[in-house]
Amino acid sequence: MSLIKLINLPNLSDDRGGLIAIESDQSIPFEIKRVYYIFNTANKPRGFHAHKDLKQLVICIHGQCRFVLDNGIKKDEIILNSPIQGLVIESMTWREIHEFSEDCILLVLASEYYDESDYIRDYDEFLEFVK
Ligand code: T46
Repeated sequence: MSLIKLINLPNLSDDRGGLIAIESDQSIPFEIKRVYYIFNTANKPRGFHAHKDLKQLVICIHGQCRFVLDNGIKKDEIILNSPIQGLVIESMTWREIHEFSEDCILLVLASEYYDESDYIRDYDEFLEFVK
């Protein structure tokens, strides 16, 4: 089974333009505790870590980038380039983000507050965790 889980977001767009409304625990499978966004990307890869508990929904609201997800057994990847789809990243998933377009804006909805102790930033350590 692919590690790429995409959610079609509630699309309220009309002839005036686009509108997506996301409700905690309703349109996405967790309560939202934190929101952050990544912009002005320098085409330098990001990520290279996993989270022990954190779940996230990532929406590329402008531009595009390539996500690689890895559960220690297999890797899948996807180009994110649509503001009407969200990529669900489950806990214990190694992620890398590559090939940001200059205009890329990534909006991330997170299930937990920021906690550095939730990160696994070493790939070998990650493999030990998922073994
Ligand atoms: C993910 C991708 C898409 C905070 O203080 N608070 C926060 O909420 C975040 C996300 C980061 N930080 C600090 C921690 C680091 O010192 O900002 C610095 C850069 O964060 P990080 O290395 O986590 O950045 P990315 O872009 O490599 O990864 C982040 C998320 O951590 C990650 O879960 O999926 O964005």
